Amino acid sequence: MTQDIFTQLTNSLVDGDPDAALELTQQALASGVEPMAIIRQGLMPGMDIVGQKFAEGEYFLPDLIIAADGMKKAMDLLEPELRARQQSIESAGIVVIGTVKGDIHEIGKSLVATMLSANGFTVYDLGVDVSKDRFIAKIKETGANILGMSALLTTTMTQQREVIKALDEAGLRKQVKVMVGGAPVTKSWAEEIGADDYAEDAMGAVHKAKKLVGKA
Ligand code: B1M
Repeated sequence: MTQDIFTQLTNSLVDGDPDAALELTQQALASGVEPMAIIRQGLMPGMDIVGQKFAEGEYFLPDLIIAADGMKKAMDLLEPELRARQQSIESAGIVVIGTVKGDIHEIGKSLVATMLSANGFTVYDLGVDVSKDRFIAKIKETGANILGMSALLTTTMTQQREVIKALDEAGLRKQVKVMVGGAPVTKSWAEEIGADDYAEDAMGAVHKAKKLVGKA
């Protein structure tokens, strides 16, 4: 039964049916399926298939947009549920997070932001297409001790390096630990650009962020 609903969720994104994605998410929650399982086993495989079909030339930009719409509708429902399942006692740290300049992919970054906030971090989410100046201004304003940067394109990953350089120039590098992520980002890329850590997914990001501030 649960596997069945995961398959239907995956298909709703692949078939470009955002209303079905929303309805199935409601159904899954109502029958007690954990929100993170809905994301990992139902929705993310759908986005991966859509991305693959796009790369192979079978799907076009509108197909990506429709799939993203379905995922976002589902996430609007899931995010409060994810928060409600975690208990935070004291702030684990202050995080400024955003998707780098030139990049408008927001779903993964928002999921990471939600999971960090659900796990006790105070999170300032700057959204997408964030310039190095905006990252720096927000870090100064909030006294953040973690900067999280997401990049989904090989052409925008390089912005992560630019922001780290700008942090150095602004004398802020010692104040903030830098975590990077996003589909094309790897551990070796993180090392190459002088980031403090990299995470593959949202739960990994929570674990790494806790380690970075000495709370793991
Ligand atoms: Co875009 N897109 N897209 N897209 N898109 C990809 C990324 C792509 C891989 C598809 C493909 O060709 N297979 C490809 C990139 C190729 C490359 O550079 N290697 C691509 C392309 C080419 C493009 C355009 C250039 C297409 C065009 O215009 N011709 C264009 C670029 C626009 C721009 O940014 N300037 C574009 C546009 C779009 C849409 C706007 C239509 C839409 C985004 C809508 C939105 O976000 N509101 C979109 C989508 C939906 C995708 C795919 C299909 C799905 C992305 C997604 O939401 N995944 C994607 C293919 C794919 O990734 N399979 C693709 C679900 C999400 C939960 O996962 O974002 O990976 P993800 O986040 C994960 C981890 O990466 C990690 O944790 C998250 C949760 O587990 N993570 C972090 C993310 N950030 C992190 C930060 C951390 C730690 C972990 O620490 C700070």
